[in-house]
Amino acid sequence: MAYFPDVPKIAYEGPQSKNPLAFRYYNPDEQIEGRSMRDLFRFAVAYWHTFRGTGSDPFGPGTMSRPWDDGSDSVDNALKRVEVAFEFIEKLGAPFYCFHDRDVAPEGRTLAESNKNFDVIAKSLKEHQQKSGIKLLWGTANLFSNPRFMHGAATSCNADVFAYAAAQVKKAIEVTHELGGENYVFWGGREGYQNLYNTDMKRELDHLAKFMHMAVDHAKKIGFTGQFLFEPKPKEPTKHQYDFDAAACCNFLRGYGLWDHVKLNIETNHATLAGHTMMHELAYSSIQGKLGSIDANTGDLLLGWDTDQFPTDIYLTTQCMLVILEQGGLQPGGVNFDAKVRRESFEPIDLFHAHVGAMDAFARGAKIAAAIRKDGVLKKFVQDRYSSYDSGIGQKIEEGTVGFAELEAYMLEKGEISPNKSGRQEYLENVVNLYL
Ligand code: XUL
Ligand code: CO
Repeated sequence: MAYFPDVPKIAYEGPQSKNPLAFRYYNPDEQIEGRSMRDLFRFAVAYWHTFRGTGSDPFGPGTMSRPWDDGSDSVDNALKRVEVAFEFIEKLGAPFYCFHDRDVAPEGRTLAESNKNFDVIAKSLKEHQQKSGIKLLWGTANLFSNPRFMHGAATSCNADVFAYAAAQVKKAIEVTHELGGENYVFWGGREGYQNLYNTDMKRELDHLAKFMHMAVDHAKKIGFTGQFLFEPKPKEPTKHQYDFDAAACCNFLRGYGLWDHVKLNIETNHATLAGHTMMHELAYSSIQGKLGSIDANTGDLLLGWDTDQFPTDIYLTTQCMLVILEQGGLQPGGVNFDAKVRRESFEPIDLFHAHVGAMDAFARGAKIAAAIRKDGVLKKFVQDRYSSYDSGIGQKIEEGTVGFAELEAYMLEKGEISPNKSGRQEYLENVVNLYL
């Protein structure tokens, strides 16, 4: 049964093509810096937005037309969605997908029933993976939708909720393992607070760390060797999320002994909600050795919430790829489109337009970034800018062989600094434009 009868397998047709259902830049076998685009990006489709998104917002119900979906939360409907998902992902040519436990399988009346539903769907997912060659980039657990998680999950004031969340994550890691998932994501759902008057922040942070250690221990126990990823987001749904930004996450991981076990999954719209650019969050994670994977999307410049739009801005993707290429790719992570079509884009075909455009935007960004890197313009400028640390007193500062006393003696003797040089920001912005 074809759920998208009018859509052929999306092919690469080159930049001259005007076919909206063809790639103009994403050419899976084309090499960029010694790696095929397929292996460089490791594109993933997000099950929750693409196959479960309804288009509802606080002012009205869903708008999406999904002719295959009977609107129920039955296991049969969930099984049908698996077929739809794999037809979509196969036609798109994305090598991976990602899910939360509750996107793929309905929650039952009890935990045992939920686990049983999950097993039924996991069996079908596995069969479809084997048939299509599509793989699981990461799995995760939804610890935020059910009202039981109103105060959070691992950071809930209710110990039973901690236990429930632990049981849910145990199962989600096991299913991720069974499906060959290459990563497992922790995004803090409601792990944060609305008001400090009723919150013991120290206890909540301690509990979150305990929870992540338990996950790491369980992974070891069952032989899951995938990468754990922590996903920063500063706010929404809570007023303050503990996984605020890359720096806060790094501090948390370091302080609680999780440093060697967990990397970061950086999302564009979360970066901007935190008052950072995506490039900042990527660069910061990368210099810490913690850039594991990305959730590719974009916010709206004029809106202050997580709109999760598909990324089409070439500047944005170029900046992402400058950092990703510099660190030699994201594997075993990848580029997951944690993005949803607009409420007004309600037809199934809109899902294709969204993903094709975003994959092309990344491919184009990667080509531009590779060209900039090949010419070495930015790198050379930055090297020159810091060259005073390559020899003389700068070298001694970096080597740690001088202290305040030696530096005072040096400056008393020299009298005044060697002149500063221009930062040339405008020139460099023009240089980047030459490659677009
Ligand atoms: C929420 C978000 C999540 C995580 C996975 O803003 O990004 O979908 O990526 O739980
Ligand atoms: Co995300």
